[in-house]
Amino acid sequence: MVVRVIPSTCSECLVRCGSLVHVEDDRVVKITGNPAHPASQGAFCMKGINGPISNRDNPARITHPLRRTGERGGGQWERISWDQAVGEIADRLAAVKAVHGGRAIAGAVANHAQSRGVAVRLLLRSLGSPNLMINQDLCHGCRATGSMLTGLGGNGADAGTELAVARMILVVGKSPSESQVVEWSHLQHAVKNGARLMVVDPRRTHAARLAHTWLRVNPGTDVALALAMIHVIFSEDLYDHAFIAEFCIGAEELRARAADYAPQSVAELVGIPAESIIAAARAFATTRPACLMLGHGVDAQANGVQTTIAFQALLGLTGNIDKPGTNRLAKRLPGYVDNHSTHPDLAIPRALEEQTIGAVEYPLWSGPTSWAKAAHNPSLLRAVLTGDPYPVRAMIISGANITCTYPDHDTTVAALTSLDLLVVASDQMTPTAELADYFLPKTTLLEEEDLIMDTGGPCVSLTQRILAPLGEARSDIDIAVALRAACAARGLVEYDALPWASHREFLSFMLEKTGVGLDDLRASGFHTVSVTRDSYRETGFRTPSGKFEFHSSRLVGLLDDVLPSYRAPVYATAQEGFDLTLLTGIRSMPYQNSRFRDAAWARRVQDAPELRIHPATAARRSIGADDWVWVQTRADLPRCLLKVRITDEVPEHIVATGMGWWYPEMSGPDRGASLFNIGTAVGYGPSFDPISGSAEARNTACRVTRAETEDVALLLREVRRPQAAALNVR
Ligand SMILES: Nc1nc2c(c(=O)[nH]1)N[C@H]1C(S)=C(S)[C@@H](COP(=O)(O)OP(=O)(O)OC[C@H]3O[C@@H](n4cnc5c(=O)[nH]c(N)nc54)[C@H](O)[C@@H]3O)O[C@H]1N2
Ligand SMILES: Nc1nc2c(c(=O)[nH]1)N[C@H]1C(S)=C(S)[C@@H](COP(=O)(O)OP(=O)(O)OC[C@H]3O[C@@H](n4cnc5c(=O)[nH]c(N)nc54)[C@H](O)[C@@H]3O)O[C@H]1N2
Ligand code: SF4
Ligand SMILES: [Mo]
Repeated sequence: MVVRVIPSTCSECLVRCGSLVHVEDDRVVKITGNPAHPASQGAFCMKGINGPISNRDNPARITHPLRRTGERGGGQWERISWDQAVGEIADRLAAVKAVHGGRAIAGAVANHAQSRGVAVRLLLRSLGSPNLMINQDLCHGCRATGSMLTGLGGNGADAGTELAVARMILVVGKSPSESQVVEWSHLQHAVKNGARLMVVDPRRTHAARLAHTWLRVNPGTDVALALAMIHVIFSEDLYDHAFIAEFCIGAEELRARAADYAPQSVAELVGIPAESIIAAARAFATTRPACLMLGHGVDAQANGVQTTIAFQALLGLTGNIDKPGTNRLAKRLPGYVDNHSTHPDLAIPRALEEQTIGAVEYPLWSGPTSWAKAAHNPSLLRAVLTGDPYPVRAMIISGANITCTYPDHDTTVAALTSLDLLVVASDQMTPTAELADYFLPKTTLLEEEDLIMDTGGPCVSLTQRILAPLGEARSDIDIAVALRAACAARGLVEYDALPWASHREFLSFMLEKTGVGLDDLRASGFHTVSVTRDSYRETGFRTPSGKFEFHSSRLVGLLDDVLPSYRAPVYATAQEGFDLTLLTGIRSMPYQNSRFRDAAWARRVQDAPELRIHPATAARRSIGADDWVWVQTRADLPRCLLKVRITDEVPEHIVATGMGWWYPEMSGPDRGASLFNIGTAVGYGPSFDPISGSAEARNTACRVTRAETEDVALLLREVRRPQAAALNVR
């Protein structure tokens, strides 16, 4: 028995903890956290322990290419070879391109900056299409766009290991005990070491319980809270005059705007007494160093970008930027390629980028001047269905399960069903893959080699390939390379945006100019990047003015009102019969979005999609614990079924649920998603953030009614607890 411990990086979620993979002979026997990893420092979770093993060994895993034989969604497939699959796909892409042009081929991915997402983006570019749907409009998009506008940069929301030495930590719309084990571990240590913690959340999260101050904000009103805190900081002269004079622009405009947001005047709107707002502002401005953790709670909101700008303004006003214990500017390994979408060698002409669906309406999200360079998802899905602004007829989806994770399930299904060609790459048959013409089998984590720039450490972190892929599974880059070759043979390749012959070459390209090689990373699993302080003194902020911008110069000319202000979300307008506010997307430890729904270890922890509801609200509707309820958010959208969990962590007027539910063991192409997934009941706009185009999909008005037990039993008749997979992976 030969025992080896291989340092790697878990990538089952975006936290990306350093891991230690324990291998006996050729079997993985356990996976643990790596205490030496500079960002995660040993933090780890049940997904990292179990997920890679159960994914690799999943009895439902598909490891060969498949071609649909019957009706779309009819579940009839035949096995074909890779050569057949890529050849036929290329033929059908050629047919679409000949009639409608390259831009009629679209893609959808999740981790757009990771190799899984990059692969599809660069394949599309090669074929002459700028139309990639990414998740970030629902995920990190408002925060990232806001950070780009202030100058804090793509990771401005993150404090990384600085949390350990912060004295004041402001957490807004983030529940790290459920979503981010590394930050949760740093946060607990910081508080133990005397840091003050302030949490802004409508829900009493674990972080709120740990906090010295919990501000129970009304959903969607955060920007008014931030502006009221700014008001106090200006009126009590608590700001950092020297930092603002030298490194910021727009302070006077912000002061004038905040004058309209006196704590007394917003208290009722935000649901927090004026004295508490004043005390919070004073505490934040006078306790140093301070940092901000801005979470997904402010994303997919009608005003998410301005909310980000307003909270980040608190950092600018107090000079809490890029010093120990504050939010730092992203530190990178010089020469490292971590954003292929802006790499000059992999670009497409500006005129083509300008045709991205959404570029006219949301130029800071789509098109040449955006950071995301992504299509506006709801507009793209509409284009599939209507041909407006132009036809989109083929789609390649990888690493995303969009019928389960995009809002408005029925529209997504209708759009995918109407395509001339749908190719889905996945490790198992998801409800999205069920609608495909071709299923391409993907590698799982233990079979993949990958690189990640972890700004939390900061470090470059390596995921090692521990096992040979099962069957004929391939990595995303290898799949894209094969498709590109087949397309090139048919004269479809217009741009040289995917210039590698293999996954390994792709990784070497990322490191090529760093002086660090893949072999150097293997021994420890990471390469630490040095932290320079106050780097804006040398480099300026990455804004047009080179300063931290309270008043964004990039918004001038795009919006009539550039400064943050409160815009009422749609759900704040009373709609008859919809008397509660629903928070969606509450994370659940064993799941990653729609993943692991058939893993025995995960289903043991949570076996049904939940609705968290206050005891008094439940009692008024004669709803008991473990009852099932119908949840509806709009008269024109279907209802969905959720299982009640009674808890006073939510106030009486708010209910909260997760996202991404499906039952893999159920029959039918949607595998229960059209009944049990909240995306069925929530719309994908209209009402979009005017800057990022993010749909107001996160929080909504709703009504909740008890479902008949017999009806639910019938609907659940196929549900059963999955069998545990064997522990050892070969
Ligand atoms: N276990 C697990 N971890 C995950 C994931 C997972 O699926 N499972 N998913 C990963 C992904 S993709 C993401 S994006 C992150 C998200 O993780 P987080 O950034 O932590 O975000 P959420 O958990 O979605 O929501 C955080 C909090 O926002 C609050 N909230 C809702 N509306 C508002 C509001 O209007 N204002 C304020 N201030 N708060 C509000 C909610 O009550 C919730 O407590 O988690 C990642 N980590
Ligand atoms: N209403 C509402 N909707 C939401 C949210 C919300 O809060 N509320 N949250 C949004 C957020 S933050 C996000 S990020 C999106 C998530 O949306 P998605 O990215 O679509 O969700 P996932 O379930 O993480 O990814 C799904 C698929 O990716 C593939 N995949 C992912 N990782 C791996 C891997 O390691 N190996 C292999 N082989 N395949 C992999 C698998 O096919 C898997 O089924 O959903 C969003 N949707
Ligand atoms: S939090 Fe869990 S799933 Fe995410 S990277 Fe860390 S160990 Fe993996
Ligand atoms: Mo996300």
